[in-house]
Amino acid sequence: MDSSYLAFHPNPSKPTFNVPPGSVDAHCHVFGPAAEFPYAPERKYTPCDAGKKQLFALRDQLGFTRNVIVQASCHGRNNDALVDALKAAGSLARGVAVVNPDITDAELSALDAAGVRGVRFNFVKRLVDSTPKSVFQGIAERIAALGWHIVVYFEAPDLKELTPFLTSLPTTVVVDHMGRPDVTKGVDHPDFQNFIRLLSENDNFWTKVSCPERLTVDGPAYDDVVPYARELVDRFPDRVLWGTDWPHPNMKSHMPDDGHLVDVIPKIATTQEKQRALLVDNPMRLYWR
Ligand code: 0GY
Repeated sequence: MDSSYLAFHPNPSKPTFNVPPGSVDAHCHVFGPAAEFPYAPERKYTPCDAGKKQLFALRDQLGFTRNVIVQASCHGRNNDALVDALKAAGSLARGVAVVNPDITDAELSALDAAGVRGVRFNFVKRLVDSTPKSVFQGIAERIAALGWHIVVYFEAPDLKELTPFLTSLPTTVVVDHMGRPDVTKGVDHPDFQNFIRLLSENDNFWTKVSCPERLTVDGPAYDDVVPYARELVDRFPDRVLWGTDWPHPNMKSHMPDDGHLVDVIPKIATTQEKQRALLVDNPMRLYWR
């Protein structure tokens, strides 16, 4: 792994918040192990191996039932580690892949059979080289025919430029990590209000109220991130997902205790009804229908 890379928490605490039965961790990754599933030559970082067995142990430790495993940029467009984890999990995991525009119908069908239900379009410049929008458009049309959806990852300053493209997509669109707001600006700032407008005006848009550890400037209590997530859960209770983001690639400030991340959930989803929608009903509708 890179010399500055932080490994995931070795011993996460048992959360004090009991998640509802059947809860889904809807954003997590598997990395390697590199000896079996080498990292992509074009990757921008080399992580610490974090394989399926460790992911499933974390799932059980946190009281979750299911995972949605998202292909990360360090594996490029080779989804072998993802597919291996999906097959090992049986019906308890679904996947989001990253694919080439020239992927064949047979390859798409094989991914679907393994449990893939979406593709990820990554616009974060430190993670990937840029892909022409026409390429993404072509992929979108192919996967729409399968009933899949699109997960998009971008940084808040890029939202304005991306909006016409994103709103042209023909499927459900899930925005990673609340569009990565700058949490020093406030929920009422035009930047976050523009993100809210995107969801208000486009009912095919969902978002993951995840990653307080990436967004915080105050540190591991994550109180500065909570109002953003709570606002989205309150406004769009049936279009929000939650995930750990384990194994937390490229964290610099600290490595979160995943048990503490789970304990943030009741602050952002403040009733049992909202918790059940966030952790069970919404991900089940999108991934296990
Ligand atoms: C995340 C985080 C990151 C990395 C990736 O595809 C990736 O490599 O997603 C990140 O560094 O922000 O949210 O999964």
